[in-house]
Amino acid sequence: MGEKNDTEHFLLDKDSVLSYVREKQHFFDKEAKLHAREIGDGNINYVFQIWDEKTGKSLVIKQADSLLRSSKRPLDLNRSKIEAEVLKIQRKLSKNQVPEVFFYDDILCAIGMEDISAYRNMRKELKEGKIFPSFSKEITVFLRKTLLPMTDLFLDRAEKKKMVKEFMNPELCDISEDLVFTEPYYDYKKRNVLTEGMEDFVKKKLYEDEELKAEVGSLRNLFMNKAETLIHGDLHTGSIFINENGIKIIDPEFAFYGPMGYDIGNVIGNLFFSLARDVFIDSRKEFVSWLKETIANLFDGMKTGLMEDLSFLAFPLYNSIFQEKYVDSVMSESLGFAGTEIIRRVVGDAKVSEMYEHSDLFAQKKMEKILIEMGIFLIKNRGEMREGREVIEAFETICLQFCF
Ligand code: SR1
Ligand code: MG
Repeated sequence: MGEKNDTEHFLLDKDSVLSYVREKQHFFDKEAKLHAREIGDGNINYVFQIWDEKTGKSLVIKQADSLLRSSKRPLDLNRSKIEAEVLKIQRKLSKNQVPEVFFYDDILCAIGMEDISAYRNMRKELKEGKIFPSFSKEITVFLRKTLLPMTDLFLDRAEKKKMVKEFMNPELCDISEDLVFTEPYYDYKKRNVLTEGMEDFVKKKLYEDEELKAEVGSLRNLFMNKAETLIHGDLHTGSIFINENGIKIIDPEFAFYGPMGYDIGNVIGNLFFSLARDVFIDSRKEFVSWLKETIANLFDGMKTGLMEDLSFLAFPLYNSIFQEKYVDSVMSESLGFAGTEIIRRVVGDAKVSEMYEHSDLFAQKKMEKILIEMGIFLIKNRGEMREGREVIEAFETICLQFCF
């Protein structure tokens, strides 16, 4: 660290991160015997865990580079500042369901934050069939506490406009606009990754359905233009850490002012990957029924929770008729975004591991077809469903169609 230029960004490694923490931050005691290891496994950034051998006190440093970790494509460094700010905001709003930020270094684009290793990556836990009875309640609390309060229904409207500007995140939004809302239906960059034997199905169901394209076009337009609230922007199960005591939400680098249904829909959509895997590969009955219940409860819990939160509005135009319409459109958009998330993970190049870590190609194709059908169903029928139970019934009906 000593000889590095203090005013320029450079990439930390497990040795330089130790000197950096010792020389630049005052987190550990001077005499602490520190160790570090790299714990990141994402596509984008670098994550280090640093700990004091004697006391066990620890810290996580997440660093952004100007090049993507996986493809080495350039990516706006401002995402790191956005992430640090959103972590702080969401921690306050959610009452500790987000790790505490201890420092932010805007030269190195490094966030020093609470080590949440007492919690586990939810995607991995679900792969192992772990059941978390209070997850739907916990995530509903997080979504209710972080989404509505940042809209101009509750924030001062001038303040909200400042926030919209501060959290402009064009390069990260561009990734989602392509990967989620364009390429699965119009593969203009030739980046889709299809399982062998799925080509005709994808062509017919996604590339050639004009009605579907128009619906996805509407959701894309919402994502790009509905500056409703400060959303996490990438709330998949790998951004959720969990244990029997609760959840910690990380990685809001895709955050921006967008439609709140995008966050709700991302959680719902990602639960379907574990559900499909378990129906067709692992067949753990108790786990499957817990997941179905969780998806249904999340939908119902958000709907009643948002109604309850909106009932505190005193502005005369935001009366009960307004409130009901508002919640109906949030829930409908959530289901639409759940559909786009499901489809993009199946045909796009940002795959989810629970879908592929097995060797049954026959089950794989069945699972993919069912998920694509489910995604299409959610997109096309997003305004029709009033209860979580209907979402699960639709999934069960689609599964049955593919079993005969
Ligand atoms: C290049 S980034 C690919 C995906 O990883 C992130 O977690 C987002 O989901 C993004 O779409
Ligand atoms: Mg991420």
